[in-house]
Amino acid sequence: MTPARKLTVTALAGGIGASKLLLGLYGAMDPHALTVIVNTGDDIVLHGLKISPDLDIVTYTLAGVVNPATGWGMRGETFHFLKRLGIYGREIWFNLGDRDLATHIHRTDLLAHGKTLSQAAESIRHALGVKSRILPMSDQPIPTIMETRDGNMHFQEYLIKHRTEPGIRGIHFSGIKQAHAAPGVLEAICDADRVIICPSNPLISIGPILAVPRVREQLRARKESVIAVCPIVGGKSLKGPSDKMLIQLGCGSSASAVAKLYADFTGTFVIDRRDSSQEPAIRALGMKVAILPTVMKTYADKRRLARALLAL
Ligand code: FO1
Repeated sequence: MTPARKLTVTALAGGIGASKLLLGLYGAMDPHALTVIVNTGDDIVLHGLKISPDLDIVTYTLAGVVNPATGWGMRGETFHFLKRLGIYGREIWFNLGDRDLATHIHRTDLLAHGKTLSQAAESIRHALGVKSRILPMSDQPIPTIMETRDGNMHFQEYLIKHRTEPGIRGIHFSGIKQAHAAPGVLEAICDADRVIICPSNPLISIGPILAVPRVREQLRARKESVIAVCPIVGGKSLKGPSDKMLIQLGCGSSASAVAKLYADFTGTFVIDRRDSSQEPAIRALGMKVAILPTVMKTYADKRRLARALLAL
């Protein structure tokens, strides 16, 4: 057994970008010692179904059933159900697959019978054979609302229905002040040997988790053990619209711009070799800097980065 196998790790995660690193961690350490705290700001109710995209992306990825072409939904998916819904004149911009549908029905039914989102997530990950704990950031709905020049809209409408076209002026997390961290979230941050912030969108994936009452405070208390992997490489997002959103909100799209957002609670900030010129600026923010290959194309890349993080 390598020293890395004895470590307990808590990871904060969004969806597709995070899942690459999570898969690497899952293979590089004892998966039972990994806890993932997942963004639920993307959650939405459509056609009466409670959909939790990031929880499902993480669970499907670790279970080995995710669609490898999209990074969301299930491998070998079909869309007969969605086509039938379209016949009734319903909006079908959100692509719910036939296999994926079973997850949404199961979760919606559990919630309707008084179970929590945490209990639903636990039921789904157990059924799919995932060994790591997967915790929603909160059991209360905290939808991410994009404030755009075309008005306020749910994040999924902005991302999928409007293809991130409306310019954004702000973002808020509806109901965040009244929300609580889900059971186990604060403890997982407090107790882990390492806390890893996955390379997810800092504004709409990690941002909602940080906004849950007491989460940021708990991370600050563990600052020396917090490692954040930058999702921006060479000024561009590794995945999704992070770069465009950071620019529109006046943060700038660079590794050091993300570092500024994380400086109060991060001990070590991980950047790619391409951004090594930004090391002094990031160090000046009071963080250590690790320069590692952060672009993960293959499974070997994912494991290599995971091992390097565990060895820091
Ligand atoms: N992303 C898309 O770009 N288009 C879709 O139609 C879509 C459907 C979808 C269905 C279930 C699911 O769990 C995720 C889905 N996603 C889709 C991904 C998701 O909207 C986002 O990537 C995440 O919310 C951001 O992490």
